[in-house]
Amino acid sequence: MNDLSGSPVIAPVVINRADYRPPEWLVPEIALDFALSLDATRVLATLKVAKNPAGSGTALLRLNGDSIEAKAVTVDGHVHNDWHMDGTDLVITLPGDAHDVGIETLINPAANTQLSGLYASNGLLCTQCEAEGFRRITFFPDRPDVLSVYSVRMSGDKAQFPVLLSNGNPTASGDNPDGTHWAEWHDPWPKPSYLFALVAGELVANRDSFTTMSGRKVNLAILVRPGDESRTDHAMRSLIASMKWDEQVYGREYDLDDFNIVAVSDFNAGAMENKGLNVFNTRYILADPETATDGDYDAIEGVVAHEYFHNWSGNRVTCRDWFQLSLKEGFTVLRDQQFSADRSSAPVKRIEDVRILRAAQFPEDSGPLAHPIRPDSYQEISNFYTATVYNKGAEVIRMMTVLAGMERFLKGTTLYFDRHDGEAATCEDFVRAIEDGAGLDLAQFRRWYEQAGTPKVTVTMALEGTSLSLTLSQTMAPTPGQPIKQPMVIPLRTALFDRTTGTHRGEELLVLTQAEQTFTFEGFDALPVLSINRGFSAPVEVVAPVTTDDLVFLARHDDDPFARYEAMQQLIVRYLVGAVAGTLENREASRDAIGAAMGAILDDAALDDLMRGELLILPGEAYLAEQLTCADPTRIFAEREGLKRWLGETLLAKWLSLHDRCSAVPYSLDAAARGARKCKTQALVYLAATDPAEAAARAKAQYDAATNMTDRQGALMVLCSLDCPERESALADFHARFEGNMLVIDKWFSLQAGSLNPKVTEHVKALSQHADFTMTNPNRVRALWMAYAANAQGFHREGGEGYRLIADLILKLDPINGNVAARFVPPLGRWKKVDEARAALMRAELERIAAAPSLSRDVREQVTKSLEA
Ligand code: B3K
Ligand code: ZN
Repeated sequence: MNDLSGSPVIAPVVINRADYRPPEWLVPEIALDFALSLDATRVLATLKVAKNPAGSGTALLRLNGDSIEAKAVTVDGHVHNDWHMDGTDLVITLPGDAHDVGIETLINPAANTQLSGLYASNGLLCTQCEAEGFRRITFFPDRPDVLSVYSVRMSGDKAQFPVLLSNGNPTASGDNPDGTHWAEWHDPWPKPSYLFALVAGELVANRDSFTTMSGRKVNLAILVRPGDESRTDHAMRSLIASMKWDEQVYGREYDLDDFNIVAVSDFNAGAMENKGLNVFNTRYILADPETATDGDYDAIEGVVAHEYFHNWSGNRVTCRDWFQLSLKEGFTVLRDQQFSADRSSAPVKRIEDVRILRAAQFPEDSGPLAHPIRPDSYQEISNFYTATVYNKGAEVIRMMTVLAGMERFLKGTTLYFDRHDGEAATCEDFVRAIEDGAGLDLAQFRRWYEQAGTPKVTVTMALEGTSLSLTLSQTMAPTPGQPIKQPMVIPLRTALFDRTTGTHRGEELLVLTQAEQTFTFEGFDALPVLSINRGFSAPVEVVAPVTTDDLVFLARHDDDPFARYEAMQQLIVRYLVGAVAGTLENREASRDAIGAAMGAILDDAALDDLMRGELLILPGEAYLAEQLTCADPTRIFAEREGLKRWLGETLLAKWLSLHDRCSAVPYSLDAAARGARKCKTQALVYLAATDPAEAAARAKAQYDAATNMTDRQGALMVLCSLDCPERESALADFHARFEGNMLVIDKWFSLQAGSLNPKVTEHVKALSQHADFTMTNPNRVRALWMAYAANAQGFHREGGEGYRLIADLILKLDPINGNVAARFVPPLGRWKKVDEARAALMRAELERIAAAPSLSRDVREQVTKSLEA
């Protein structure tokens, strides 16, 4: 097939879930021998292969490869010539049912800018194999349902690679006379290739140990570049806490003698759960009060736990194919959320989780890239590590806990782990185990795995005599490939408040299963105040007959902290959406209601500051845009800023006293001090919107007095948004103070790119030319450009320059790192959500990318789908 210009048009290869077939050959064991070097690592792989009785019996052994060449192939120790390449696959014809296949490859880790497979980072050698990176190291059936026992030998220069690590347990090591040394590792647990890992280089360890519930001692180590070890204590504490928690809550015990974590600075994702050898982005390991914010501390605790929890939900029970990704990711996100909720404030954690879902997942569900948590097809699996698979996946399993109760749910998960230990399982296996173990019928509930989109529940309320009826109806907008939707199972925790007493008679769980359903309640003299979807029991949008007065009432009195937050958010959402859409009937009255509710929150002495800080945050622009059919993003921005300014002014004295009170709280990591820091910066944010001079002075003082990064970053964020002399001097000071600390310099980039400053685009263009900017470090690229793509004032600026800058970035980054480049496509894909002029500009940029002569499969898939819908 050729297009008119004569260049070949290759139809994309689409992988379909329905086409799953068991592997033809199994690989029960593999031995890997690495002769390590930064630019020429030789890999000798010996695969014990055996025909799969469940396969067709073919003599052809098909092994996946990517950007590698087979230097030599042997079968049972003899040179074997009966093989050929089929595209990038190596296909070997084998005479019998079981053989030893040897393959030699030579790879250049230093040239691997994709950071998939074996690559070099800062002089270290490390691997990232999920999803399909192992095939960049050696030829292999690189699919998660081929499980092998790995034995790994590494040899290399002792000075350059003093530490040699792989999965499992170390078995032997030694020195050679020529200055090289070697080490052997053995992992007794069969695993898929995506969980293989190797790390070699100069690393120092923070060591500790953990004794498991059956009394086995596990050696723990967090390994980092020399100089960074003093910033690993929080990660170690988090690891130990998560090991304990998984024993106590899910009954899961660790299963090797060693557990190692290595942190590297060049990493596509956050971290990776390789068996016994987790590899982390330094961002989710390194912390001390001076360089890490409270948010960083939380993120580290969550990600360390998440990767550790994968040892069971992902490793011991793995995925049959990549369509089942949410089996391990959704479940593991839920587990890390539950852990973090237990570690600190459960309501605040729930609010944060919902905020992320609304900001990142709801737009995905309503856009051109919408997919079910268990997708039906993909071109490039890397594009499916999404908020839908992860965060909505977690919400779907959380609903099972709502329906069953935690105790029964845990009976289901225990059954799941027992039943499928050592297997590559499916989402269906998980659902069945929960049904059997928890005694639930999830037949209709399975639609959550099948249908994309966010359900919308509309509620009406009527009182007849003393009989109250609540009628709930559900709809779901079409998504690509799914024009018609079936009703979902939607569990809604609900309370009906008596307006006069401010109390309710106990929470009810309403389970909506039909398109429309009426629930009746007796004994009501008057219409109650409806508090519905408490705790965000279902990941849906609710449109309920709740007046502004009701929302003010709930924001003050609801005994469910999430519902209180939600009432506050809805109060503001209604106002802002109405203001942008031009449908707001009484601007002043609505605004006053918000002012009164927020004033009450500021005055409420019974409220802890951590929760207060949450209640003070205005709904995000992305979530607001979701509520509008087609909007000018700069109007959303302007209305939101306008409200902030008004609240700043109206509640001025309260903001000043909040800032004063919180500034007096000394630094510690306890909840009260963290809450004070959160409120302190919130106060500055409102002050900056109304009295820039006062805010600049206070922010400068906060910056200068800061003993920790939370205060310093908060102050700098506020200064960054203003046009004041303090801005430049604080930015210069920050850069000089933290020069050489890559993670903190990332903050310096992202604060400027995410800033409310009207000159943000000019600043970002200059920053992209800064000596510290580099396209080869994903953290740095994200720090500058993701922050910018999320900044409406920059990205959506009139004339389309923001879109052009992001498209330029994608085109430039794609040959370096297609995986990271593809992450920048979704912001351009949301053209249906904006006004026509902008939509045309966004599409034009997508078309410019699509016309590029060569694109990674990652970017190609995202761009094509974004244009189609
Ligand atoms: N499983 C890894 C994700 C790897 C991303 C590959 N593109 C991290 C995690 O979810 O735990
Ligand atoms: Zn994960």
